[in-house]
Amino acid sequence: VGRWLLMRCDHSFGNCKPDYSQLFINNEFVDSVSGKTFATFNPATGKEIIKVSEGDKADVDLAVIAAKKAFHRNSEWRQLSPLQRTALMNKLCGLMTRDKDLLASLETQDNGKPYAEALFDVTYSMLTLQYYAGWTDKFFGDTIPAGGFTSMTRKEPVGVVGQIIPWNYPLLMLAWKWGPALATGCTIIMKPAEQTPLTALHMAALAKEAGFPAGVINVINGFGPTAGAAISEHPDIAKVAFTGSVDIGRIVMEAAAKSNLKRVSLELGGKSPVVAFDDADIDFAVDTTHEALFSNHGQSCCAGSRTYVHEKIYDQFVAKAAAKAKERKVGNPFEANVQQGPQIDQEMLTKVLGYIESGQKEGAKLQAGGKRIGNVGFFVEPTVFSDVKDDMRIAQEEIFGPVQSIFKFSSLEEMIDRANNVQYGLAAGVITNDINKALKFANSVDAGSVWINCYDAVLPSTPFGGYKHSGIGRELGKDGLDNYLETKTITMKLL
Ligand code: TXE
Repeated sequence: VGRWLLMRCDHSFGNCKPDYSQLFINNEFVDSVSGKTFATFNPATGKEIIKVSEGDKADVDLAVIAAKKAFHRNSEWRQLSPLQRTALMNKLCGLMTRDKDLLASLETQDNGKPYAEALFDVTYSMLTLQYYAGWTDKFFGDTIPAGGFTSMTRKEPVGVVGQIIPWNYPLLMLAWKWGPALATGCTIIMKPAEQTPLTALHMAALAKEAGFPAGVINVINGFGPTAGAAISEHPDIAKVAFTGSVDIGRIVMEAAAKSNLKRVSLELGGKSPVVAFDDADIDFAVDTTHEALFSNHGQSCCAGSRTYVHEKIYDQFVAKAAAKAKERKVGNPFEANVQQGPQIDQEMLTKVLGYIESGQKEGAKLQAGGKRIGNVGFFVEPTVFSDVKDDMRIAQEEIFGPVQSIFKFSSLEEMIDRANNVQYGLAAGVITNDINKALKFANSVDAGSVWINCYDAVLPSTPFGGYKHSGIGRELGKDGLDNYLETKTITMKLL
């Protein structure tokens, strides 16, 4: 796989060797203050791609100084009109289109997702930035009836924002966070995940080329307990947006509370139910629930990781779901038709295999997969369990891998209670031709997004985020702007 990948990358996908590996502060690529570096790896081969600079507190401090300067009320950035911000964001989108093959190649190399999916992520990221480019002059305040006073509200950018993102959708998570921050006029310190820094660095270079003033966008590669913590603890960062695990979400929120009460938005994990009723077309239900779980190798916060199937169609459904998983093509993510590449790293591989083992020990029936593939890279067989019970670990905890768990249910009411019986509440899906069942489920399930007869239909315009332990706040859509805005009330007394 490895040799083939490199050949293909060099010959068919142009320059895969990253152009940028330093930190990006104040519109310059610079080494870290400590001079330290760390390697980023290709998960398909386990081989090092390049060493990138390792930022920590000292570098975050420098980035914050630049971002504060860029946010000063008289700065070039603050003096731009909303439509000038729109133009800059659209220019960035144009450069992404120009470099889309390179961005997708970097993403596939660094993250392991199939090249076609990486290309899709580039397009979707660009559409997200374009969508937010249209918002720069549309976040209105109100005028408020207030007796003898005239009162109005202004929506103002919150200031310097920290953004900490994970490795599963490196470019997309960047776009979800840059979009509303730039549209509202904030300035950014971003820390990409240590596993996947490459597309963020390329985007930083494109932002400079597009003409964003120095200090508006800063990218600090580094690790969570050092660079990440420096962001969430920083007294001059006004807001932190985090996507990642529940455990780290708690740490970020605690650090925000203990430092300067910075605003916090969290997009955390999930254990999302997808329900197939007996009136649905069974093949459509099998296909939809399969994609809901297996897309992006199961490494998706909203992965449909609990498949609930009505008892009348259960046995037939399980047989078809297992057959479909066995057909899923796993391999070199640069190869056409490959649907699943490697898991992100050794740690995630071990974690996923551990969950497969626990499912078997706790009595779930292994219907497909269950093993690591080869010993180069971090590939796992698409795995299906049937007869999963609600109290098993694979039913409660986020596996974040290609492991589908199928449960049996008999009534709508019973299934809703079971669907809600986990700590998470990110997403849910229902497949049925009965509008009453679909809407009863949608209205009753604890989930920030519910998809009826589809899954993962996340659009730049539709708010996304979680109930319960899945997070706080919403990204995307109009709601996504709220994370980056303060409301100021101005009241006048007419004399
Ligand atoms: O996440 P982490 P990991 C879930 C998924 C996965 C598990 C662990 O279940 O198996 O989390 O993945 C930064 N202060 N999700 O370890 O550690 C870190 O550097 C500040 C769901 O990769 O939460 C990275 O940039 N930041 C999820 C980011 O947090 C810290 C996506 C996420 O890493 C930090 C990824 C600290 N102390 C994993 N420690 C989703 N919601 O989509 C780490 N970080």
